[in-house]
Amino acid sequence: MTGYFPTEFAERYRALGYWTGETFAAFLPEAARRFGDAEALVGEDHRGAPSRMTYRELDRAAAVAAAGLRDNGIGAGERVVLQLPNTVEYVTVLFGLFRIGAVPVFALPAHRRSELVHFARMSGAKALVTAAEIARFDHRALAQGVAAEIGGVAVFVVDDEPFVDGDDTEPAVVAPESLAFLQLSGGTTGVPKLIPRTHADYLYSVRESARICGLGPGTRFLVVLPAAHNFPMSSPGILGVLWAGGTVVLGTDPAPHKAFPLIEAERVTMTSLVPPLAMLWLQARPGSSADLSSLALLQVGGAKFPAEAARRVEPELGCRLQQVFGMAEGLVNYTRDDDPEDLVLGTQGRPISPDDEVRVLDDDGAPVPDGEPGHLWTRGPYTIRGYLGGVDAASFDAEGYYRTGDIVRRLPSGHLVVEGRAKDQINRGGEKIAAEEVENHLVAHPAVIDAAVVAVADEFLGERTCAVILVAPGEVAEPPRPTAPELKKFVRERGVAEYKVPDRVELVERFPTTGVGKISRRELRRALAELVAGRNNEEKR
Ligand code: AMP
Ligand code: DBH
Repeated sequence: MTGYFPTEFAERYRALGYWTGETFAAFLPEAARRFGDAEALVGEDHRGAPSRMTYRELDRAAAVAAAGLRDNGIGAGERVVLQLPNTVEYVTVLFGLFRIGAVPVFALPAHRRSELVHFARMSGAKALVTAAEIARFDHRALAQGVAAEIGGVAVFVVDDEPFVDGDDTEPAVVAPESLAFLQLSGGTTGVPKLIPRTHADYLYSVRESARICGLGPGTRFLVVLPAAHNFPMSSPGILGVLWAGGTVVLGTDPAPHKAFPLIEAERVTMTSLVPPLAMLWLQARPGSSADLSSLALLQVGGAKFPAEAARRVEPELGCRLQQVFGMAEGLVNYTRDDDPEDLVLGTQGRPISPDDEVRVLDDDGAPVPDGEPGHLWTRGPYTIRGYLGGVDAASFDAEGYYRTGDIVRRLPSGHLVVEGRAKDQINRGGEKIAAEEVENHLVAHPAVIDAAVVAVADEFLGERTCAVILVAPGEVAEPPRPTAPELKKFVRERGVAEYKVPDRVELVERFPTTGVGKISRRELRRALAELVAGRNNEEKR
């Protein structure tokens, strides 16, 4: 292991032509040479003013951002936490960072103090780039607070326009198999994990995704999911579209009353959504007069899209459906254009690469036959071999396979059906929440003896969170029992993303035990999930 992959695998992926000399530093200059005056990017800037850029203009704007960053002391190899909404600055700053060989760390606009401090610390970030305000939240103050807490971290706010001028910078020369950026994991542990992706591995997945999805200069791709999320970034996403010479249309609001008119006005051909948004679009379609006839393909992924909803996409939205099952750690599966209907509606697709090695194993690690559910493990030319800092090494086996934590069935065609999950994570409509991370925040409350965060089924989001709180028995406990709103406020004030604040809180005076004594966290969460589901049904009756 010399780089991020063992030598023999790196040699193989190179020999097969998967890994090339291409890098993100040269990506946009190269695209500008190839696509010049074609439209690259449409969206709003941080002030809400409309903006349109050709490939040449986008490359120029990125070069200016690069110069600005460089003049402010950011250099090659340095880590920079990027937290921006879906505005054009997201793309110009991203490619500005790439141009100088800096390493972006992809925060989402929803992240707050505790997450940002962790990302910055873990990555050894030199700077944080943000906007003054995102969705009416003061991100300038947030970033400044984070920087003050850590020390030695610069803050750049795009509203202050440090990137309007500056000499041009030549794209940095970076090694293709070196670290390109740090992506975020949905997480299963007490703190979020950072995912190291190299230029070569990620670009392979981007190029192949663009090919599988049939992208070309005519593609007009709408981004309404948070741009930094791995799905709209790379599957094939913003990067795939810019690689293929298409146009990226940035939207700041996925709500149908905003997104539908944008599809009509920009003649959008393709977009990607998480299941709850796809449901919302299906619901809203009959009440909207917007012309969606340009929309040819809707990608749905991030969480399981039920077959009943999948079936409605083509007749009701008038476009083809593609299911996407991916992960920021690597492996991405797509249903294909020429797949029979039952596979498009009833599976989450098959892997990008013939060299994505997939194992479906039982609890004891033995392979299960096709069609039977088991644990999904994978290894391949764009799947990581470890997290940053070597944390959570238990997610990788001795042969380098990554344990996805997903329970899947593999069909003889290679298509995967996601049946469930073995990891301690809640998938809240595509937003992943690590149970342990939220529990750690809850137990910091003086009246909380212990806490378990479990999933409860939800018609709209698929799952929501419920925090089961162990409190002292008796009505006159000291300190007094916390109320649900108090606990939610407590978690929020510890500076975590809003989607991680428990949707529901249940107080209990004892946790289940076995006759022998303590039970594992895993079993505890399972038992409490059942208890909560039971209470839920009682309430409905
Ligand atoms: P992350 O590690 O945050 O990138 O999240 C990846 C995880 O999201 C996968 O391991 C799955 O659990 C889940 N996921 C993504 N796409 C789908 C899908 N189409 N169906 C079911 N689960 C999905
Ligand atoms: O959920 C995900 O993380 C995801 C979904 C679809 C992803 O990372 C991807 C495609 O690349």
